[in-house]
Amino acid sequence: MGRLVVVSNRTANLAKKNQAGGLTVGIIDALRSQGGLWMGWDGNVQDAVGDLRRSEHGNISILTTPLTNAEHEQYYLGFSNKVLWPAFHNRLDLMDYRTEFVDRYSAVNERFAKLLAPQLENDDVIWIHDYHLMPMAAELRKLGIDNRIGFFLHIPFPPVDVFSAVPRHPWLRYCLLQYDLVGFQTLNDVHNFHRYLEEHSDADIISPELVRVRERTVHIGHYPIGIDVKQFAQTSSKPDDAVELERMRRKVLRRFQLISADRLDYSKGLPHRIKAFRKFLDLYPEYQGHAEYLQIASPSREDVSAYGDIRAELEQLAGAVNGKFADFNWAPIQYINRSIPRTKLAPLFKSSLIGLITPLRDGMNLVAKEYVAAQDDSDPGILILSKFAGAAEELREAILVNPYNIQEVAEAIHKAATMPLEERQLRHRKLLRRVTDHDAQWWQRKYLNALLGHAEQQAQSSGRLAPAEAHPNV
Ligand code: ADQ
Repeated sequence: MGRLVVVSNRTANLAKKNQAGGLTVGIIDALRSQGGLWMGWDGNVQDAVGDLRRSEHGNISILTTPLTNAEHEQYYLGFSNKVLWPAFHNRLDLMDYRTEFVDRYSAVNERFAKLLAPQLENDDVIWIHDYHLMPMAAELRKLGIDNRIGFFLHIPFPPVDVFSAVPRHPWLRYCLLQYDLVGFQTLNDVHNFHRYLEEHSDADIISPELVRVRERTVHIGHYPIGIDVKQFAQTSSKPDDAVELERMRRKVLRRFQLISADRLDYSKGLPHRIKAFRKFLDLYPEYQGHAEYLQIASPSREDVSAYGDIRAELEQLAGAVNGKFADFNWAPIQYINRSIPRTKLAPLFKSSLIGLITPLRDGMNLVAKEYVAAQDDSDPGILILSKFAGAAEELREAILVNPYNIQEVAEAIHKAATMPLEERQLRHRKLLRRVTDHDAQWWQRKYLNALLGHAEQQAQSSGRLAPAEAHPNV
């Protein structure tokens, strides 16, 4: 295999040691093992179109470019985060579509492709990430790039009715079918994509993993993203004085902690979760004074109005629960509205009896896997996980809940709080095995092996440049 070329909305800061997130860990690992490029937006916004900047880190080159104000407004906040993000998380009610958004989305992908093309070598393998960049392969193909190109979607692929409500969905389908491999997080996403192709295209669905459109063969698969288990477990075992003091205080007072950490996003189900905790205190009053819920929610996409709304709702709900139940020496909810370092997050997960991870919809949810990795084998905590998180396909020994059903989540909290040690240990052993087997390195290897293998077949069986289907003029 030649070099690996990765394109994602943002790149990582390679100077930083303790890298967060499965995407970063998996990609850095893959890039280090075979060398290559990583291209993305540098996070800056300016008036004029910026150049491509290059920095070298051993055998990895990082290529970045700023966005213009209009690109940030219409491509990033607009089509990516006011159309695709809500729609793919089943929130068509929050979708705010404007033609200038999709036009700019297309233009930015074209600009990125034009910046990338001169950097490419013939045997480079190109891996494009996530919903911001779905048209990249189509744009690269237009420039005559014949390399293997794979796409991985980090967020869910929605049910057919929902995807077909996204304006310009035939064009998005055309874009996806220009890849050699389209990878999803879960089997459910693969099924949704299939059903969509069956109903809305003349693609020949040869098998669940193989679609033929005209002369092109497109492979489809699910590759659940993982975490760096070893690193997270090690971080959770490093003593943190403040966390340890709190743990001892709770022990003396016969209290336990529930924890959640999320980006403050409407897809994460934070208001439902607070309502469920309130219900738990109502249904099981013996836990008043004993259960403490720590919600860490880092600010996210604050320029999009739906995110301001969720923040206000959350503050109001948390305030109301504390107002109703708090005593002079106990507050049921502690709400932290910022990002906290992993060196703190990991020991906090370890010292919490319950990980309450209940998104309404989530591609995977790495926090669930991090919570499992952080636990002490001899006295592990218990994970309560939404059945609508991608992680639920793998983490079946968690207590799986419907996050919309407040009563069910409240009862799950009670079940977790009263679960015998042996059952916690048994569930944890099975969960840890799966999280360890499917870690970040496994994820990138499995994906890249599939991309390489399938691309060979494609090259042998057809002309690589054959368009997957006619460009829909819609
Ligand atoms: P995200 O929606 O960002 O990612 P997630 O998978 O939960 O969600 O990853 C978030 C990362 O940020 C985790 O490593 C977590 O520890 C960290 N984090 C979250 N809140 C934090 C806080 N308050 N302070 C510090 N760190 C915090 C998208 C998709 C997911 C998919 C990932 C990876 O939406 O479904 O799992 O990509 O594919």
